[in-house]
Amino acid sequence: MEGMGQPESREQRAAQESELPPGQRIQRGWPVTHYGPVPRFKPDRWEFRVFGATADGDKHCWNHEEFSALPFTTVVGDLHCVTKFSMLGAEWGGVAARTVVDLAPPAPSATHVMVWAEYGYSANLRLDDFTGRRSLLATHKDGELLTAEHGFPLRLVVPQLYAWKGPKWVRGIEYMTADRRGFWEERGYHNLGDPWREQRYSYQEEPGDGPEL
Ligand SMILES: Nc1nc2c(c(=O)[nH]1)N[C@H]1C(S)=C(S)[C@@H](COP(=O)(O)O)O[C@H]1N2
Ligand SMILES: [Mo]
Repeated sequence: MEGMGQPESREQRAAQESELPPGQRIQRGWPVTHYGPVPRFKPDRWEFRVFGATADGDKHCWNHEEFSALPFTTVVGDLHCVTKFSMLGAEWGGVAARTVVDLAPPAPSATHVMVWAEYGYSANLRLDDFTGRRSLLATHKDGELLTAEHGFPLRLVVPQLYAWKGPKWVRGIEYMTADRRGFWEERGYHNLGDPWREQRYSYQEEPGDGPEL
């Protein structure tokens, strides 16, 4: 509309509309943060596996072509890094985690998932967090294919948790009948990782928040 002053950037709008979790600050642009090297995508070797405590006891696999044919959806969600920067208001595109869970369901006894990525990176999530409305196995951000350093061909986005709970280069999920710690959860980060409760480090855990260290 005319006469409304300067248009605002997406970051400015997002900063006004959503609240920042405690201790976070807004990051302009999109930094790259991860441990280890960026894996090279090999389309004919790539598969997405669902295993562990599945309902039928079998493994389920999709190759890249099959996975790319799953229903595409978008979710607007923030990314909160535990090192205190947040990127607000990104539009992620990809396959709802719920879709994969519906196609390859867990056994009734499953309570958690381990999300596995290239080079053995992993993150544990409660099944409810993984199947939540905003959990996305993302291929795109703001309409563009992810770049290699941001997780191409597939990364998990779970906006309600700290971003280490969203592996880049994700290759599968393991259904678990008891909680187990993932890569950072074993190395000093909080087992649950709720940014709104500032659950950053494992020393903040209360009884019941996670398995023994
Ligand atoms: N495979 C893998 N995924 C990962 C990480 C990692 O080290 N390895 N780091 C996590 C952390 S701590 C953050 S903050 C985000 C950063 O995503 P970005 O580099 O796209 O900003 O990726 C998450 N996913
Ligand atoms: Mo992070």
